[in-house]
Amino acid sequence: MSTKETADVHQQRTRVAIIGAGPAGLLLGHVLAARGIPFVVVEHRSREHVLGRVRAGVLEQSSVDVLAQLGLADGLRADGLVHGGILLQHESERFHVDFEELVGRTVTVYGQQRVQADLMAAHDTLGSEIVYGAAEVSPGHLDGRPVVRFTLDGEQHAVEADFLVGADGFHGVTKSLIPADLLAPSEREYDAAWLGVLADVPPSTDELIYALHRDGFAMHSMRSPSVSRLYVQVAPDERIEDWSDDRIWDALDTRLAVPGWRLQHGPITEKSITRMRSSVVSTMAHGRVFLVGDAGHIVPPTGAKGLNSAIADVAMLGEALAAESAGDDGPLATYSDRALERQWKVQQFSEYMTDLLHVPGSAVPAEEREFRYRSRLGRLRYIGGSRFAQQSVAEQYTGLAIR
Ligand code: RFL
Ligand code: PHB
Repeated sequence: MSTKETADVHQQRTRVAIIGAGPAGLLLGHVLAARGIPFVVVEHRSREHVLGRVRAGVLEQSSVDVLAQLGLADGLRADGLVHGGILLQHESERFHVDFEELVGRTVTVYGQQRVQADLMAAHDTLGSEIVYGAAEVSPGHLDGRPVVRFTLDGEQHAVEADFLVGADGFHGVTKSLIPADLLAPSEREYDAAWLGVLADVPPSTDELIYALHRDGFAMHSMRSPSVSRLYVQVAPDERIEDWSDDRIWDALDTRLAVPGWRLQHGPITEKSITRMRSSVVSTMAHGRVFLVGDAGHIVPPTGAKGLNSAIADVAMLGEALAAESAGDDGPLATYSDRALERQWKVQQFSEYMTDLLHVPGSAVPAEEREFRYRSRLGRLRYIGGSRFAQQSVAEQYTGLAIR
């Protein structure tokens, strides 16, 4: 509830202010709500915009467990597609990495849009305070405590809090409160991008296919029994206008081809190009300010880790904030180190999968391109023939423990 303490500014106090109502911000709200800890979420986009974003598709088993513990898994239990493995492919040969058999774990294919919708619906039921469409969102400090200022419908607001959590994605504003020499991100830019489409056609595969082809990476994922999600590697400066639907299907047919298998085509309902970058800050905490999810780190999508890392951070920070409220500030003091230790393991896996499955761009000399392509073929053939290598992929793909 807001009170008008000064002439122009609606002021409000809460325990935890959260900037960003993506999956990280809304999930943290649920962790706090479950512990009776008051919070306010401030989001600069509209509710419809946030709901409309098509992004990740795979939930690790540990992410499913986090959602289930909070009673947020009804939708994914009903409509999520449980996958016991993935298919890796090179030069028309496809092999199965059987997660269930190798590590006794599975993943669940359930679109981020559905996760987002489920989190929003559950907040509606709780009556949580989530402000959509806030303008000029500006985090700062007032008398040593965090404050989030914003305008809504032309009126100025200020939310004062004991803790501020930046769940505002890679381009968020919360990071600005951490001095640059402490934030100090490490980064890698990739010489490749993904053109992704949604198509109204039943998936041509029971499990996700990741393929290395001389023309570049291709992938077959899905959203439901009637909707396929497909990707092809393109150059980072490629324009979506230059990719007609026919050109996209041609590229997918070529790169995913194996004898005796056919890719079903259907109407493309959405297409976009996403550049690939890795970035990790050096600290996820500064005083009473904490970062979760993409605000602290991003990965290329090849390992399906972006959303899952956000969920892991939130599980760790939520527990730590709850412990602090109960008088134990130990877990909060170690949150950044624990989150970053896990995140660097995730980073190297995402980089490994990306390097494994993509071909170098045209700036690389022809002999080196050929070397790198053949070396990746060698790596894929090694994985195909080694239980040890497959076990490692399975362990990492299905998700590391959250501690
Ligand atoms: P999000 O989802 O970016 O949410 C951040 C929220 O903060 C809001 N925000 C602000 N609000 C107030 N004031 C400001 N100044 C604000 N600045 C930003 C934003 O509007 C947004 O609502 O981060 P979060 O919650 O940490 O969740 C992370 C995941 O969304 C992300 O890791 C994945 O979606 C990454 N990702 C993918 N991951 C995969 O595993 N597989 C994929 O196929 C995949 N595709 C993608 C992706 C990320 C993309 N982005 C961010 C460009 C495709 C795209 C296009
Ligand atoms: C997706 O379904 O969008 C998806 C799945 C696996 C990935 C990346 C994206 O590695």
